[in-house]
Formats: sequence, C-alpha cells, structure tokens
Amino acid sequence: MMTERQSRFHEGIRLYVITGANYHPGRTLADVMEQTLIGGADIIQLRDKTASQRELLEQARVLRELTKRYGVPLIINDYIDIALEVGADGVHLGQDDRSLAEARERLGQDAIIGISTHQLLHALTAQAGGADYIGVGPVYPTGTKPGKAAVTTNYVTEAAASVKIPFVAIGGITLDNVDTVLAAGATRVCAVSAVVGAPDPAAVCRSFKEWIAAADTAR
Ligand code: TZP
Ligand code: MG
Repeated sequence: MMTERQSRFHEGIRLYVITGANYHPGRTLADVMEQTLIGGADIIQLRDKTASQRELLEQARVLRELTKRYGVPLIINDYIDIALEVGADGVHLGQDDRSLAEARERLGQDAIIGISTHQLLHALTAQAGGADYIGVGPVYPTGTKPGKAAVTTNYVTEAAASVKIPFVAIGGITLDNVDTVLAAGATRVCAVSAVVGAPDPAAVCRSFKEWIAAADTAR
C-alpha cells in the first residue's frame, strides 16, 4: 500500500532566515546566524552568490554544526552536491536551477526541497512535482535580488487561496511591512537583509515571530 510522504517542512516552521553577504560591520556568518537562532529562526538557508563553491562548502560546514546544535533544518541554495556533502536537510532551487526531480532523486524522500516561484503556475507546478514548500516573491523590490520584478502582495493572496503546500513570503520584507504581508495571507515569512544586516539579529527575529503570532491570533 502507498503511504503518503510526510514532509519534514513542518507546521512549526514560520520564520525562515537566509544568509547574506552584507552582515552588520564586525559580525561574522556564524555569529549572526547563531543570533537568528537565539531569536527564533525556524529554518536557515545558506545562500551567498558572491562566494566560491569552496567557500560555500566551508560556510555549509559551519552552519551544519550550528543548526544541529539548535535542532533547526539547514537548506542549501542551488547546490545539491554541497547539501549531500555536509548532510544538510535539503536544497532550495530557483526556476532556472537544477530540477526538482533531480534533487529528489539525489537527496531522497526525506529531504526538504523548496522552489522559488514568481507566479501561480510556478507554484502549482512545484506542488505537483513534490516540492516541500515554495518561496513566493519577491513581494517587494529588494537589493538582495536586484532586477527581479516585485510580485506584490497580490501573489501572496493568490498563493494563500490556491496552494496546498507551505509557502514562504520573501523579498523586501521588514518589520515595517510584515503586517501587510501577513494580512495578505502569508503565515510564514522569510528575510535576509532585515535580519542579517541588523545590529541585533536576535531582536529582529523575535519581533518577526511576534508579528507572525499576532496574525495567527487575528485569523
Ligand atoms: N528570492 C526572492 S527575493 C529574495 C530571494 C532570495 C531576496 C530576499 O532578500 P531580502 O533582503 O529579505 O529582501
Ligand atoms: Mg538558485
């Protein structure tokens, strides 16, 4: 008998933090990401478009140790090989990256596989292909992903109405606009610069979690 696959992207994953190149002056990757975990980040993704593969592997090893200690999943952006090498929990792939099918084949049924989506067709395709979650964005224009048109909160509302797998709103989300994103239908948010560029990443994460909890109560 076929049993339905149980995704490891569980209900409790609400605040998703991605690494970035622009940390607050004087802070390191390990230091900043530990602060996000202390503040309540539920999942961490390694993404650094400026690093070489060798540097990424080194960063992945540091984050694997850290996330294990906090019992939080580690996702690697783009690189299935690095995910395999460090024993990460999964990968995140864009529309132009390696395919979902290849990632599933190589990482197995237990892996968490996320897909970036910019329109409902991408979302429904990822869902049908067995993605564990999708990114919905960029909601707002963002310097972290320059040149990518904002999808606005309209797509967040569409995703909330039509997508059955978990979705994470991403792109230009800060403590000043997260209430609008949550009101549009998001229950999970993702941030890079608002968290990793802050002088106190733990405090920012705590505030994001408070907004998310408040929106749950209001729903
Ligand atoms: N995918 C869509 S927007 C984005 C990614 C990786 C960047 C989000 O970064 P920020 O700094 O939170 O706007
Ligand atoms: Mg990518």
